[in-house]
Amino acid sequence: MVTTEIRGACPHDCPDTCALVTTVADGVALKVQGNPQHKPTDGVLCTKVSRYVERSYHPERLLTPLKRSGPKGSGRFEPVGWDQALQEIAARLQAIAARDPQAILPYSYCGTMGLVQGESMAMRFFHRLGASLLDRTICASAGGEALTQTLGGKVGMKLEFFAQSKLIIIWGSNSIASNLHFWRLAQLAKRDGARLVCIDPRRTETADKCHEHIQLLPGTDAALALALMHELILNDWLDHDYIAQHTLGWEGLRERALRWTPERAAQVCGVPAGQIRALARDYGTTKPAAIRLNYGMQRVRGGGNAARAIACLPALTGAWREAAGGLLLSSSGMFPIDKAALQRPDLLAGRTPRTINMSTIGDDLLRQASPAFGPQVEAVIVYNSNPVAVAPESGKVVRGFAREDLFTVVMEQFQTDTADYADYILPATTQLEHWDIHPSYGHTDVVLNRPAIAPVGQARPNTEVFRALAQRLGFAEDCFGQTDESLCRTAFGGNVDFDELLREGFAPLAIADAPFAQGGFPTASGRCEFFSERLARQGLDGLPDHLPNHEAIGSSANYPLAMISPPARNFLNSTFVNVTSLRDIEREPLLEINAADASARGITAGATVRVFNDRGEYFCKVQISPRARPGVVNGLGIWWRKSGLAGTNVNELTSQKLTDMGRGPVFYDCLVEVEAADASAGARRAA
Ligand SMILES: Nc1nc2c(c(=O)[nH]1)N[C@H]1C(S)=C(S)[C@@H](COP(=O)(O)OP(=O)(O)OC[C@H]3O[C@@H](n4cnc5c(=O)[nH]c(N)nc54)[C@H](O)[C@@H]3O)O[C@H]1N2
Ligand SMILES: Nc1nc2c(c(=O)[nH]1)N[C@H]1C(S)=C(S)[C@@H](COP(=O)(O)OP(=O)(O)OC[C@H]3O[C@@H](n4cnc5c(=O)[nH]c(N)nc54)[C@H](O)[C@@H]3O)O[C@H]1N2
Ligand code: SF4
Ligand SMILES: [Mo]
Repeated sequence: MVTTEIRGACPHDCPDTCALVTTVADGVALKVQGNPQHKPTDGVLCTKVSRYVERSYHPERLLTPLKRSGPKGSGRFEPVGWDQALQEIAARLQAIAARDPQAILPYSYCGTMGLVQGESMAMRFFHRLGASLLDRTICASAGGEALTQTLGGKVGMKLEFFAQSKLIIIWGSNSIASNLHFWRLAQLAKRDGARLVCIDPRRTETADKCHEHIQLLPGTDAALALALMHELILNDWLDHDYIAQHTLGWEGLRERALRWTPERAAQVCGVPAGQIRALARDYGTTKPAAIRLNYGMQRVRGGGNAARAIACLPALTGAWREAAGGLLLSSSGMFPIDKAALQRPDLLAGRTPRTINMSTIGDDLLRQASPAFGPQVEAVIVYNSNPVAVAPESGKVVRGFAREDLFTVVMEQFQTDTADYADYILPATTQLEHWDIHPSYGHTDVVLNRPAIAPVGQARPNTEVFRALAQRLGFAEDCFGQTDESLCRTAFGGNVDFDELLREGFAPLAIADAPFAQGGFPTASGRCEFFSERLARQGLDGLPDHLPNHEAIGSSANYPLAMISPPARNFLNSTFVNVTSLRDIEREPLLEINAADASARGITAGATVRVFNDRGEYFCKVQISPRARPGVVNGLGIWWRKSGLAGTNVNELTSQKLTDMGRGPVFYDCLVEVEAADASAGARRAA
């Protein structure tokens, strides 16, 4: 058998952006492996993506366009040809656009992180149409905005140097599950004597393997960071020269931090003051010290402030001076992407459509026309996302998508919860079947994806669908004829050597080992901005502070428990929930609860429970586990609603409130109560 190996990129929303090698024989993909030549990947993939072949040839892959044949949400469809589907969709969009194109809303996120199958042809199409713009806030906007206001952008340490750190603080991240290739470097550092500290309300598998676990209450990270500063100041573990030359607003921050004794923070965080003092000593006296901040800690009301407070720490101690010191939240801002060439905002031709926040899609689909809101949303085009499962307060999201008068097109690989509500489902190719090009938010290499096999069934790349719709709507601009391979070249223009990408499959960016050793932050002042003039001008606090959760523990008599809902290890958001071998590992939707909280409620191991608040109720199995601290329950996500008991998932309980910065969602700022339920209760409700 003759086999070929095709180089590609993992498309998933994961900081690791692995380089892939797909083995193909007779046009059939046999296996997907990590590219051993690509340093961050090092030849290793996570369990999920090593099953990518199983996912791509899954018997439930959508193979033809489908048109709704039952009531909205029934999930009943009949196959139609591409021509008919595109013709009918184009006609409907044209009719709506003739009244007001802003009544059409694109809804997309990171089903693929690729720049081409993401927002290239799609944005060209929606810009030309004049559709509503989408504020893509659902994951990272609070932390991203915080980093931008403090360091000047999504910039930080280079991944490889974590292996040489002597102290690594893993802050708000379950690295083993969600950032495996960073974890491998942390292990190397550990073997070399580094101390690992994990800061997380959940005792994760990562926390198990660190030397120290600070199991704070959700949404209290800023208080912890300020108390660390307090100790750095009192013990003079500061780099005065670095502070003087490369920071802004030190006097104000100093004054603020001096109000946060470890005792005060201990009260707020629910951890011993001694543990905070010990961490401050470690951080103040160990060099090089690195922080791997991740997005888990910014999904609460004060998430932006917390990320800002943490991002100040390495400038206080001068940790940035060494390559193995500093902080990494996201490296995505280091990629010189030519967004304007890809997305062509010039096609708006002076129009300024309204912007809709994807995190409040539940409310916005249910809103009537008004002068403040603009026209009612009449059509939604969903691609690369599964909002019915992943967006907060899904009771409302479902009611919105269930509107009989809403026209919904879902471009998908599988019949997800969202696809069930479509008028038309259009079958999408997977990463094995299309071209793409990828930046990363965890390393600093561009990775190219070549198609390894022909599209399965009649599946088409997202770009192809938008090209076809553009043609049917009479959009004559040349940019709608550009091929996917050519779009890959456009993405980075002359900033990346495309021949190197074609040859190797990846191309590292040229970035200094210790990018901020001599300051030079990409802020307006060129300094690390403890005080942000820009935030102050928006009427916000210019200095970072602790903001209690919208739903802080103790603020509700009815709902005493805080619920966080981090991802299950073998799913990626709601992707892979339908891959049998992975679902078999996760088994069923679970709520982890501490033994004390369980016994106070008469809940026994393995029981079915009802988790509820004023927004909704969710039935699942309970696991009595030290992974949950007292007062906090962990509802592991993100299951498809239809594979859970009673057809709901954790987002039935989460709220559409927003973060302090970046207009982000607050998935981990959510009070609930839990009670034992009759084992058949969930099933009965579903029936
Ligand atoms: N296996 C797997 N990998 C993934 C994903 C997945 O779904 N599955 N999702 C991908 C995506 S979309 C993203 S954005 C990244 C996210 O990557 P990370 O930000 O690393 O996210 P998680 O691994 O979800 O870790 C979040 C952790 O934050 C903790 N946490 C919750 N609330 C708080 C808090 O208030 N303070 C602190 N300190 N910690 C808190 C949770 O318990 C959880 O362990 O991971 C990506 N990788
Ligand atoms: N409760 C709770 N909710 C959360 C989170 C949480 O931690 N807790 N995490 C949040 C976070 S961090 C994120 S990023 C969001 C994620 O939200 P989404 O970005 O919506 O992620 P997925 O659920 O993985 O859905 C992506 C979908 O895109 C499809 N897809 C993949 N590739 C392609 C393609 O090339 N073309 C097309 N047309 N479709 C494709 C996949 O089949 C999949 O169904 O969820 C958020 N929701
Ligand atoms: S999901 Fe992350 S770890 Fe897994 S293969 Fe993709 S990039 Fe690598
Ligand atoms: Mo995310």
